[in-house]
Amino acid sequence: MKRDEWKSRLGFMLAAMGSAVGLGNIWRFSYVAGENGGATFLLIYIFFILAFGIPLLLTEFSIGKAGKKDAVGSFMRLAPGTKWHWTGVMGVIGGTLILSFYSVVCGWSLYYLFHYLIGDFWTEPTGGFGQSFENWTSTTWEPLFWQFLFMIAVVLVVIRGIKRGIERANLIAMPALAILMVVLAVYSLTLDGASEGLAFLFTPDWSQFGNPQVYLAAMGQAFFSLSIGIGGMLTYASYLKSNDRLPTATVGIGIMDTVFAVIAGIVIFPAVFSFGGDVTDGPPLVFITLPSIFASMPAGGLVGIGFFALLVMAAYSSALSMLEVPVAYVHRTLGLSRKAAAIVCGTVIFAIGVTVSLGYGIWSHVTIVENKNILDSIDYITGNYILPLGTMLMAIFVGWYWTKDQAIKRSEINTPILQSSWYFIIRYIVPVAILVIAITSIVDK
Ligand code: TYR
Repeated sequence: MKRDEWKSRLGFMLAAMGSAVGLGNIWRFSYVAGENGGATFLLIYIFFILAFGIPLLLTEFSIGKAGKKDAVGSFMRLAPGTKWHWTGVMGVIGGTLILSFYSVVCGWSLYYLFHYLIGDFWTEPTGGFGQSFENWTSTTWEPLFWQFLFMIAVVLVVIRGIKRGIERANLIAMPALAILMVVLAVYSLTLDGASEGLAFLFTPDWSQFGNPQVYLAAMGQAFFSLSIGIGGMLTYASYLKSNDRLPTATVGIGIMDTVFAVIAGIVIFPAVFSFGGDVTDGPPLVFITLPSIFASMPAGGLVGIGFFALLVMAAYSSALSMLEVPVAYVHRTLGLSRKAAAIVCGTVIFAIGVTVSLGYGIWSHVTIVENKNILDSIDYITGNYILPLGTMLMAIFVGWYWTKDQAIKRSEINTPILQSSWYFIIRYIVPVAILVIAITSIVDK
């Protein structure tokens, strides 16, 4: 049977942007930036995107486009008889784990959107949003219901495949997302505390530049946000036609993703400063701090609808790409139809997600890494270890396993100076830098 493919390069670009722009840009970016000093973090983050992220995105795309299979199969085809396919296996496991906690947060977002739509959250509930968030997430069944609903929506589109499912969904979601985001940012800029919020986001605290944890956090966030390291982008690129070129698409996707993160910061931080929130609130920032802010601002209910619609849409297009990683693999190897593969993978992910969700309720005493609950532990392990390790292995694969000619040809870069800079970054800088950052941050602990 002929393998599915993107109808157009634009469709691929929008889907890859949809994958990149997600909860990572809004929910994760805002709390990681908030906890790591705002502007200092932003600068280091942008540095990682430009210097490593975009070259690595091209690396991952080129493996997928040359391999023309899922994350594991592409490595098997390109490096038969070696152990390289374990990079893909790690990606399949990483994608499964990330989606298991991602879908929990998606469920929360959907619940919030629903309660904004029916007007429940337009005013602060008794006891405040913090209390109501805690009460609600600690119940057993309701969060699971919303998470389940979300996963069904994701599975249904992935079943339809690339051209008819994922590409179509993104064709609508991405432009809508961009418009909504800009509207909210413009609104946020009119708030009283806008200048304070912007200062937090854009005026760095130089003393923080020596802190290795900020680098680790910024690198993890850059990889997470660009969706690299677990083969999601590899899998998407494997559905490209051979005449669809990579480099400009890659740069476009990297820049759009960063612009979205910065705009999300412009939406969130002015609002937090205007209404006396705390930027170091951590993961609940967008679920507790922002709703309190919306409740105290004029037309805040409508802003809340806009914001949570945005969050759900962004999360949705990313979740599609995460599910595609194991689905493509299982579909090829277990001889299951695409439909069966999507249902099997969706069920496994939901099942792991159940434990994540219960980590806010009856299993809140369970900690895996340090004193982190289940969600924070999986996020920590995948974001700080699996993604950097996955990207590093892909860089080594392209930089050392492939010949220079193969690497450059498959990167499709035409300009000689860009060819050699990209190759140098992938071959030397990335592996060394990732190792140094990982080791320093472990020693620093
Ligand atoms: N980039 C997505 C976000 O920012 C998360 C993601 C990570 C999506 C890896 C897909 C993927 O393969 O939310």
